[in-house]
Amino acid sequence: MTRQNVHRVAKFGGVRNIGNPMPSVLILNGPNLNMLGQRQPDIYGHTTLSDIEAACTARAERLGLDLAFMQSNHEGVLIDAVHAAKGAQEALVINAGAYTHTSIALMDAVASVALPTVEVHLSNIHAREEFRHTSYLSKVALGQICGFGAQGYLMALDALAAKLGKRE
Ligand code: CA2
Repeated sequence: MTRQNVHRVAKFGGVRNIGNPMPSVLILNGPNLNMLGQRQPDIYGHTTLSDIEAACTARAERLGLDLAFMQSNHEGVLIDAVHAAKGAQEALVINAGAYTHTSIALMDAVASVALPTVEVHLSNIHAREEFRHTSYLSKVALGQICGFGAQGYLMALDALAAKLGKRE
């Protein structure tokens, strides 16, 4: 066992993780999030999605998590990614963009894989237009983090690392 593995086994609870020492988390980003930092900085700030990916990669490494990060503007692609996470990932972080408020299909996909899921939004969706107050994903997520900008993604990784570390 390498030094690194010893560290991770200690963190994630013993023999179970020896073969697969790094729990893997998929961060999924929905429509228009590829535009971050390029338009509407008054609402979404100047941080780009690449900046967020870099920050998440660094945090995941510190937490001993393996990270996959993706963005799509297409509902079906996001649903396929959720399905593919079953067996490949232990947890999900999802900023579904506007699909948060509309997509029963994405909610059903998340429910079907039964992976611990944290919903993230850069903005405080509850302080914005009424149509953003509804989240289908919240019905199947462990919880929602919104209003903290890019920091919310890091908070989600912290929460999942704690959750995965406590699993039987
Ligand atoms: O606050 C969030 O993270 C949102 O998920 C962002 C979505 C919005 O539809 C949700 O209600 C809340 C929008 C995605 C980003 O949209 C941009 C559009 C133009 C420029 C930059 C970002």
